[in-house]
Amino acid sequence: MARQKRPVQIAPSIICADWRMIEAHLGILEKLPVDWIHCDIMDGHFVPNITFGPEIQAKIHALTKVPIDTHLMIEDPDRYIEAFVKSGSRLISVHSETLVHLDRTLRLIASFGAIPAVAINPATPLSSIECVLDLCGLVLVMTVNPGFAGQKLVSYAIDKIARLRAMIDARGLDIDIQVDGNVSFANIPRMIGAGANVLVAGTSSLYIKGRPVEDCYAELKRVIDRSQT
Ligand code: S6P
Ligand code: MG
Repeated sequence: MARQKRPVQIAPSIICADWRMIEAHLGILEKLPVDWIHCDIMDGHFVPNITFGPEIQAKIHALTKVPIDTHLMIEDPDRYIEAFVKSGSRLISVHSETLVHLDRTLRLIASFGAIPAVAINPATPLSSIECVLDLCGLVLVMTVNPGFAGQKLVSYAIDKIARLRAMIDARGLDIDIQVDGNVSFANIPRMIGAGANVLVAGTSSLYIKGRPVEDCYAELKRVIDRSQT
């Protein structure tokens, strides 16, 4: 079966933004435009870092019309799904590594009206999610070990994107592949070439130190356009 061409979407990782001007910044992102606001939720247990919870996400949601994509890097995510949906999550991704009952959790996300998504670490095999693909609107493939921005690519994860895209297409499913971690101008062509179509844009692309976000965005769009031809 021929590979489906899916539009490439941009999901800025909002923890990488300058929070002193968050309201103005969200206004800029909306106008650029971007497709998602990627909210990284870390609990200090599943990952060795802590970010924020549903109350802060609700404040972001109140300042933008851009849909929120919530990346839960937390243990026991079921406890917080309803709260995040009420705080604006249009899509929620949960890590397969945190869940004994992944099927149940994906159905729980759908029951609250959000798009269910599953995330996998670089070292997690595709076999851990193949049974639940039919329940997902998106699969998030981590290309760094989750917990921090500004890390180097775990390059073997790129091949996993290609194998996942082949698996999805072979089953005729309608699923986006999001890639997260060192999504840089240099790495994007390989990521899109492998079949990723939702790019989490952090310090490697949209938030490059010392460069205006508009300038980074223009380069990001050029790289995406070149990668699709
Ligand atoms: C990492 C988190 C990511 C990062 C993003 C940063 O655990 O899930 O969303 O914020 O990868 O981008 P970069 O370009 O600094 O790697
Ligand atoms: Mg993330």
